[in-house]
Amino acid sequence: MMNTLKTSVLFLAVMVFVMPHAEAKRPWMDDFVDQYPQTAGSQLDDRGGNANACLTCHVVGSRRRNEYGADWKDAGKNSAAFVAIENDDSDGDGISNIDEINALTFPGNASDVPDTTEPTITILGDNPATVTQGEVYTDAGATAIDDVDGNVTDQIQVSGSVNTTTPGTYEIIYNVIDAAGNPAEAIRQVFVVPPPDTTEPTITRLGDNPTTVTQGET
Ligand SMILES: [Ca+2]
Ligand SMILES: [Ca+2]
Ligand SMILES: [Ca+2]
Repeated sequence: MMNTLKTSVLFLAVMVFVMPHAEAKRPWMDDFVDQYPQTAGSQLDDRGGNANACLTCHVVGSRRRNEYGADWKDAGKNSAAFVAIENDDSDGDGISNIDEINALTFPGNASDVPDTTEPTITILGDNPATVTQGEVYTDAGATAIDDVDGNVTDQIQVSGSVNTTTPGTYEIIYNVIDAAGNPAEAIRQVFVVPPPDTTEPTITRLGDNPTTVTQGET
């Protein structure tokens, strides 16, 4: 009987304490996304079913706050606190909190850093390439690999042209941008050269042919 009473009192106490508190408390992630709308739907906005215990402020697999969550708490644990710690580098990865938020990387996880490396473009075939005047030039293309996005070859934009009617030096330009906005460019030179000279010189004999010379004369 006493145990039942104790349990009931405890349950009531918990309900009185927790329920109004939970209903009144606004999820901090809502404040975060209101402050930084660019993070909506990103990994920074992945709440994993818990509006507050997200990875932006908490250690993976734990309810413990990460460095960013701890800094935010120390700064006042409200919307203004997000702004107050924008120029800090909470996780010590060399990138400020606001730069990480704009790049959609975790400001409280040093192993998650913004992609600042442009893709690597590899020009296929000869560079410079040579084509004979009057022939058709077919470009061998290029491939592009990014450190984060992987193969971005299908996103290469090709510009430039080769006028094979006129000898000269032309350029084919390859441009690609990774998802983080880092641009890369590579250029192939194409030489248009005149056709090779395959006709031998013409020799014209002067005078009689055959020529007759009398013995003893010059
Ligand atoms: Ca950082
Ligand atoms: Ca980071
Ligand atoms: Ca990259």
